[in-house]
Amino acid sequence: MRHTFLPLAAMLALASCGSGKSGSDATATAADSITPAQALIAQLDSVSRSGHYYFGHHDDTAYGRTWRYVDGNSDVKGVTGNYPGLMNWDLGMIELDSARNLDGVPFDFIAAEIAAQQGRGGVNAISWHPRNPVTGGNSWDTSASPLREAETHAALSDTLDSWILRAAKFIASLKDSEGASIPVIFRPWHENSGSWFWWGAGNAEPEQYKALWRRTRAVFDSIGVNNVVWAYAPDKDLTCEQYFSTYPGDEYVDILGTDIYQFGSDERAAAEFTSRVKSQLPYVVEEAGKRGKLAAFTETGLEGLGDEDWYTGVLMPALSDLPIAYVCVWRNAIESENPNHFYVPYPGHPAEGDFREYAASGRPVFVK
Ligand code: BMA
Repeated sequence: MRHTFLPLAAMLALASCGSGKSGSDATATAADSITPAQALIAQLDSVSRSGHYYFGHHDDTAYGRTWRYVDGNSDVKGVTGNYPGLMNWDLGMIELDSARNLDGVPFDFIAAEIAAQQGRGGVNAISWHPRNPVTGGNSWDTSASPLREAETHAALSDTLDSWILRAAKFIASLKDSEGASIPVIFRPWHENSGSWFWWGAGNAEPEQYKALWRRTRAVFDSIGVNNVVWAYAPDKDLTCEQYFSTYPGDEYVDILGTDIYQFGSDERAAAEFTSRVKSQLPYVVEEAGKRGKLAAFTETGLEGLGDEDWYTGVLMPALSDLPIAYVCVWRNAIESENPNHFYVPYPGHPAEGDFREYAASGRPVFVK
């Protein structure tokens, strides 16, 4: 499928957080020389402008509640008949040159599934939970603050660059069956407003975090990667000013996103979630529009789906008609390994009917 590139913005003197500050310096690009990334931006923009958004699911075809690596399987497809319009994949452990990611999914499997999803006319997104380069612990190991130390330790700085280079090379290697480069959304250093990751609040000053983005981009640019659509995704409960306090800048970001989960299945939890989404997503969408960027609900979900009507009863109304490119929910872990860790219903789950109704509601895009 070919996509027509629509220049996203040539807007001048744009306001920021309603403050009247100047904003985007985005410029139009000639339609006859678009990069894979620009083609994906146009595809996402067109879906968002038409009132739709891609529905996304992490690790969708790798495993589900009762299966792992079964060709063609997907819990989303098992319930709705179609694959999610967007699939998310994680690069955690690629930094150590591992053959499998942090959840055991082989990187060559991920590359093949990315090509399959692209072939369906769907979209792929990539997150990254890298190890802590100081301690060797995982992303959630905040016992050392690499970004504070990198400023003065050249060796640590080199390690970070070499890890980012491995991620860049993997993304640059993504090709379809005809050898054409596949564009992907890349959402590194996510949820940084929270304090649970080593790159997050409490472990880095805003300037150190922004420098991490500049470093990341410099490494990708050094090998000429042109198939990345960059997504910035802080977590919940932020004012617009707080959201932008760690923003690397319009020249580094294509998608303004946010990650907001619901914690608990009762009415109080649903009301809290709704209020969180409604106080944050509208300004993310508005700022994206002003800056010539796309907006997305980059991670969300209700773990365990204790509310059987969550998709039509909570998620849909929380989104109202905000123009977003996608909504992505997290993974359906194998039941025996992680009993309550799933975000879409699987065949036989009581929320099946509600999810089918959601899928047929008109806005979310799934693929055949
Ligand atoms: C978390 C959980 C973990 C997983 C990690 C990276 O939210 O799903 O079990 O290892 O994401 O995928």
